Amino acid sequence: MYGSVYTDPNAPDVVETAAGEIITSDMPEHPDYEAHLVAFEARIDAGEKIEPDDWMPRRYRDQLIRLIQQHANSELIGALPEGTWIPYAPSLKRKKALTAKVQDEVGHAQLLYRAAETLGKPREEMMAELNDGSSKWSNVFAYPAETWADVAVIAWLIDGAAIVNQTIMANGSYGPYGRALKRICYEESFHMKHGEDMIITLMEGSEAQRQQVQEALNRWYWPLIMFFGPHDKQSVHTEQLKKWGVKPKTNDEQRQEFLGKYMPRIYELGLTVPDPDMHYDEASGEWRHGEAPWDEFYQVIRGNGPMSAERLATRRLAYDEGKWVREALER
Ligand code: FAQ
Repeated sequence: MYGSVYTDPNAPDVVETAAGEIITSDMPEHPDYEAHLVAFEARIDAGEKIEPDDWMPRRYRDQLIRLIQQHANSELIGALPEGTWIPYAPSLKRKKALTAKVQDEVGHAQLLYRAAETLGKPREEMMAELNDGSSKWSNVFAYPAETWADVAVIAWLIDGAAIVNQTIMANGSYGPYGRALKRICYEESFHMKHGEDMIITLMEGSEAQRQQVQEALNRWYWPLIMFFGPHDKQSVHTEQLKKWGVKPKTNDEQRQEFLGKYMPRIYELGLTVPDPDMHYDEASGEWRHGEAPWDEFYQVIRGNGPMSAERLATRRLAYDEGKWVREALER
């Protein structure tokens, strides 16, 4: 049996052994703790899934909460750049598709907050941390969607990048997160197709429309490169997450997979990227990109992106306006 008092950050994980003995994760010298850890890591190495009631090291639990909470926040905030464009969609068909997509993203947030809750952190706490700006969300959503072409690029390439990342993470070791991601990936595939369809329509249109797509891609290219996180050498968590099977591939491996999939398609459509160093390396069979503006990335993820404050303000407004619904449901 597992118990964790998450609301107290200093509370240790508590395990009751079959013999009824209580041990805690802040007693690493305890012989049973070591035995638990060895058995846990052996399960991971054997490809088994860890479920909420299983014993897990405190750091595994904390890492997963951090990662899933950030992911859930990203889906919720990620609905805003496209959501802003719903009233301005160029046709009823596009408006219906965009509304459904935005609704899906909010649904993904629900699934992910639920997965994080299985680890013992209450949703209200996660909402409070999102609203007060103390928990992170993806860098890409801190930029404005300036034109309809930005909406198309987001659905095509940000969803495309999210599919690459989430298909990999879906094979991770924590059962509830992996299962949520499998469901999410089905929907993201529709989103990506809807984005690609919008891009193709615009590229088959007038010169001004093609130019609008190119300008949108220029705006999103570097944020997209940085979407996969810092290079492996700078990544803080990758080593531990990989060891515990949470992150089956590193940030750089995921970024390369994305470039391998999308760079040929970008060029095929007659588009370019604002990166003079981008080239295909015959020897490795990989696309090589230039150095991204990492200083900007760290500014953005600390809450200083061009749209960070506005996104949070919109989020808080929605939260406040939904208060009466939450209260009514609790009665
Ligand atoms: N943005 O040590 P690492 C979507 C932070 S969903 C902001 O490499 P890790 C769907 C990182 O948290 C998009 N912060 O970290 C959609 C850490 O800070 P911390 C979200 C970032 O965890 C589409 C620090 O930098 N997807 O798009 C970012 O090993 C269209 C050091 O980094 C997920 O969350 C970033 N891009 O790897 C919705 C997927 N990258 O926490 C609407 C799950 C890094 O120590 C429209 N998460 N940081 O303060 C992951 O795969 C990983 O957590 C990474 C980061 C790859 C994001």
